[in-house]
Amino acid sequence: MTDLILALDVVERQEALRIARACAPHIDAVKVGYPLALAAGLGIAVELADLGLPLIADFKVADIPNTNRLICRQVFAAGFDAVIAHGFTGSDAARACVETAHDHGGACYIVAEMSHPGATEFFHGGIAERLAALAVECAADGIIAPATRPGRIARLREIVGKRAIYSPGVGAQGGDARAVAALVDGVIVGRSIYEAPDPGAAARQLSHIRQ
Ligand code: OMP
Repeated sequence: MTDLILALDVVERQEALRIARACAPHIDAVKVGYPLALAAGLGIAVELADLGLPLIADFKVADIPNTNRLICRQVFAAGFDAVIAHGFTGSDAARACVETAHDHGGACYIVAEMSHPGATEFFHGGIAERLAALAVECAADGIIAPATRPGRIARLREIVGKRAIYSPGVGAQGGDARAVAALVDGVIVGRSIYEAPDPGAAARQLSHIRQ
């Protein structure tokens, strides 16, 4: 079973709540990133909590260990269930995120390779593999890997084993949900759902990946 994770990257609070409610029966988690958190505040987590779905804070945390710890404490105090962090800051910094998440009963996912075209400039050449290994070493709950490059997901799976792989890049970025779903634990979808005329129907159409 593959999760369908809604990337709720809209910047108007009421619109975000309306879309999330419409999609809720067809999705497994909601991911909130900087666009919505900066527009609506971290309190959006409390408002989304009614949906009864896990809430992932996509802040791609990337600072020194102490600052990472302070950021992650705020994330979990606000009511989020998981956080996404970068690993290129090193194992001490990534571990600070993982440990803070686990202290709060939450989860932490480390970005191994990003989905956009420019990601190949730095993540290829062995870096993504090292980041995936770092995620395992730091006891992270999983990694983020690109739906735009299914071959790379397969390679990173060899490194992370049964740890979760959540994969963005389907639809608007060109990735094919069906091709990727079999390789990952969760597919992250934003614009294909929230920009659709009927976001609930768009989420329902994609929910075939959950079977
Ligand atoms: P759409 O391209 O609109 O489907 O949105 C994809 C979502 O996944 C956005 O919230 C991105 O910030 C996020 N994302 C990527 O697109 N690529 C990555 O490599 C990593 C992420 C992420 O960490 O979620």
